Amino acid sequence: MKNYKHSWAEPYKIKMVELLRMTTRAQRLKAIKEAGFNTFLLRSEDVYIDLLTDSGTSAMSDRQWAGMMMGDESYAGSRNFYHLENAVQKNYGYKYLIPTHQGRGAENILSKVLIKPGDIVPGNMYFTTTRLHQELAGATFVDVIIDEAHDPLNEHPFKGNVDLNKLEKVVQEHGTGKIPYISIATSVNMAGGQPISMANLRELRAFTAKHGIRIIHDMTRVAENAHFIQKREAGYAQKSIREIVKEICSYTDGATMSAKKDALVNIGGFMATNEWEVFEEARNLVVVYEGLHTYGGLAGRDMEAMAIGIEESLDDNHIHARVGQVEYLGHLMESYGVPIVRPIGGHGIFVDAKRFLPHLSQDEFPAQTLAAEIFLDSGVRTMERGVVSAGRKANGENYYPKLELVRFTIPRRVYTQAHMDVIAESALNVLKRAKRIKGLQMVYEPKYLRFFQARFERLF
Ligand code: P61
Repeated sequence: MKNYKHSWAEPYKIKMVELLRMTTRAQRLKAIKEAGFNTFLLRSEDVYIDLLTDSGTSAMSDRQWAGMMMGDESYAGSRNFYHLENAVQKNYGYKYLIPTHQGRGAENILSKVLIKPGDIVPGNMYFTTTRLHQELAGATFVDVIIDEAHDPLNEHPFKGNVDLNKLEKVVQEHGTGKIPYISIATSVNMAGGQPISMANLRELRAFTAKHGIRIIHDMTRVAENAHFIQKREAGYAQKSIREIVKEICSYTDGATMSAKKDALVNIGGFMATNEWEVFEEARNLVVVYEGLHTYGGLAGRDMEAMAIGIEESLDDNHIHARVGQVEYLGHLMESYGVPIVRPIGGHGIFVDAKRFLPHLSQDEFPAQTLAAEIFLDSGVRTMERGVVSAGRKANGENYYPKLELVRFTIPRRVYTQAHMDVIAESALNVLKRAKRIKGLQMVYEPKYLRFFQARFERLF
């Protein structure tokens, strides 16, 4: 077999370990039944390798832990807030910072500040919490990502790009007065961690400047996006991740961030803006929903860990090893014939459940089924990203997304290459008996973000 190990060995060594519990198939069957065949409802003690998410699951460095000891837990004006503010201004270039407990806290405040009922928010593919906050504030989200993003086999190097013709149409149809901002994610999560190019961002900036529309940047995985720009876009091979990240941010007017991903912390997030009026209103709202504007629902120690994590996340060696590990797993799965989304993205491998279980209709929840089967096989926990995650429209109809995926998300600095081998082998084991796998039916459906708490039963 081809040797996929490139020169990306981890730029750290392991100082402390957390023991894992190994289970039998009988124990896993009991656990997944109790969880209603929903991997979100499993107890983590029943999980062997946890690839549910890369959110809040990173291993912090010794420096971050040392920073935790330097927490200034004053109610107001904590010194850690000023460290964080400095890290955001210096590395991302945004002027004003509002800390929040995590990404969706920032999305809530931003949506409340910028959206009026009846507004339209175009964006490069939806994200669950982002779209929900836009909708709760009265807006309708319109997807303007390029068509290639909806095709798991298309090899476009920047599947996160915006189709400017689609965007132009939205502007023509609704008028700029109804579009408070364009919602642009770097490393588009639901498309498979796919990057947006710098050229596309520049075009977008020119377009929005002409029409007087803001760009709001979901920068949750901006460093991973910068890695792909460095590797794939002409003119960036010699630029550092830090420089590329700063340039990306410079084309946007504000941002929301879940620091639980790229920024290597277990909890935290923020909203940032270059506009004083937006900042003023957000600073006022944050005290209603999160906490005082110098802590936003976080402890001082959390802000310190975030400030240090931001710095570490922009190190070239870190990001190359991080994406290198994801690519290692992806190449291994491909060599086993497991159908995955191409090109391989930044934060995980997205297995195409439609091709893996072609005999199941989308109403039988192929991705939900496959996630349950992977867990049963090996105790590896993954996440559905298909029809269950997409939820329902305001009129109650199901969204039927083209992508029906299972996300094998890789936490940062947590698992080893040997874990990757075991994960790929489990996908292969399940693939071997794919034809015999039956689908699921949903027996409980919560109103909001149903995928978190929905319950299923096996179809026989
Ligand atoms: C994840 F199943 N992501 O990927 P918060 N923007 C982006 C995110 O990826 C993101 C948030 C905003 C998660 C956690 C999660 O449907 C789900 O800090 C691009 O989680 O509030 C979060 O940031 C929100 C998992 C969220 C989900 C929603 O695993």
